[in-house]
Amino acid sequence: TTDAVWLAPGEPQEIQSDLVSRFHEEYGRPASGTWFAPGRANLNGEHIDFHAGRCLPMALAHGTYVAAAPREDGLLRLRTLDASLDDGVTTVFADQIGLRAEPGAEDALKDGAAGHWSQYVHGALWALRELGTSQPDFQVSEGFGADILVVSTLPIGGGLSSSAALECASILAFVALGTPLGQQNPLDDLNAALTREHRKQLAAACVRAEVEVVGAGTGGLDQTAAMRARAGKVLSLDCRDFSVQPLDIGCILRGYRLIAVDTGQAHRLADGQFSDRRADAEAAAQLLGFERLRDALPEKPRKADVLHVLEEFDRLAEQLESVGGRDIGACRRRLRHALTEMVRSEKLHHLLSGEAYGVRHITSTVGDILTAGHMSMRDDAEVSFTVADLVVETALAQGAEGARLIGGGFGGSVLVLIAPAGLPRLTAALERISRNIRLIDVAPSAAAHAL
Ligand code: GAF
Repeated sequence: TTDAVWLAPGEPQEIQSDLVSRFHEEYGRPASGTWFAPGRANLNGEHIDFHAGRCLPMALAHGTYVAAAPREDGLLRLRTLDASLDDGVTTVFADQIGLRAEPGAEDALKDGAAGHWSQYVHGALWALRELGTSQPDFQVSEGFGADILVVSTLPIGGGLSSSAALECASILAFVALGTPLGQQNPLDDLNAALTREHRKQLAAACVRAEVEVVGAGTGGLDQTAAMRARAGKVLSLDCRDFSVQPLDIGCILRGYRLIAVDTGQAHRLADGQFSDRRADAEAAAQLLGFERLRDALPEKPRKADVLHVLEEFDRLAEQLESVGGRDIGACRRRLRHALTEMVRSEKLHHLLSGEAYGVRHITSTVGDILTAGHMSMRDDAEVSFTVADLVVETALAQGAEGARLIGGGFGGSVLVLIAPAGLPRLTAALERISRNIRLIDVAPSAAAHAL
């Protein structure tokens, strides 16, 4: 039946109680608590967080749950209940992050690109410890370690930020169990004790975990969404300074739904393709003389500004075949994606913050922006793939207002804006494309928290 294609977020209390009883079986002692962090969808702003562009993410109701209890011997013991990743308990010396404790097991971690899922967790502890050296609230106690059990309701590698959800849920567990802030605010008191500034610092720490321990060149979009999202809102995230503005999404969703279509084709951020695209765009920025590509455009950028920067690029590139060892044509395409994506983000920001007057059909305007974003991901960023293109085409043919690939690409999910009446036909058509496709209702949800 078509119901089978929907991936439900599950009932948090049920998931928690199952997780804590499995924790007890696994470690022979009770969990001290459970922490949750959501995945995200993004209306616009892909591959521009690391160029200081604007992103418009929402947290999902789907996410990652971490049950944990502290240890005093500096060991981290970790296991996941996700069948595709589970390989039993992994043990790590918390003060030697990056190394596995069992002799002979180092191979599993020796290549950062083929990193084990547990890197996201011990990376988070390493980054928290680093943060704690300058922020007393987050100072991790001497000899701190933990037993940890993880379960997720997100598709792993589905472009919905399963990695950041794991980092963010883990770091909250570590804050709760191993820092002064956690000791002063037991269990869900922590939710109220965490200030906006705390959340900003923790999101930044999770970025460090992913960049410096896992080795994936993430730009902060995912961790910010997981740590700082607001229920019912889209977060307008300005990556120049990581300031956020929660914007109402009711005007788009009145009479419409946002659906994330997980193509069933998984991706890995650390596999080289993602950083390859990023390096092309950075080479373009270097040629133009900008440290951050966002600075190549004015505060309220328009199409004409993009054309102007591209002309300047062409002038500088005239006699060149490559820049910084990278193909000049590819650099120009990445540049065009980044710049047009920035213009789309600013346009959406103004639409959603009610600053754009005279737009009659906001939903179809947003839909057009989504679809234009997909074309740019496909033709300029070149991070799309066959099934994603097919899902977008199919959604549009079935009357969707717009559709686009979200996340890093090379696998993952497509975001579709559609009236509910069109859903039965859409799900039937998607089932004909692939049996691995799953649908996720995007219900803008709250940020990471203790349960
Ligand atoms: C991945 C990265 F982790 C983000 O930082 C962002 O660059 C995204 O791809 C693309 O927008 O999710």
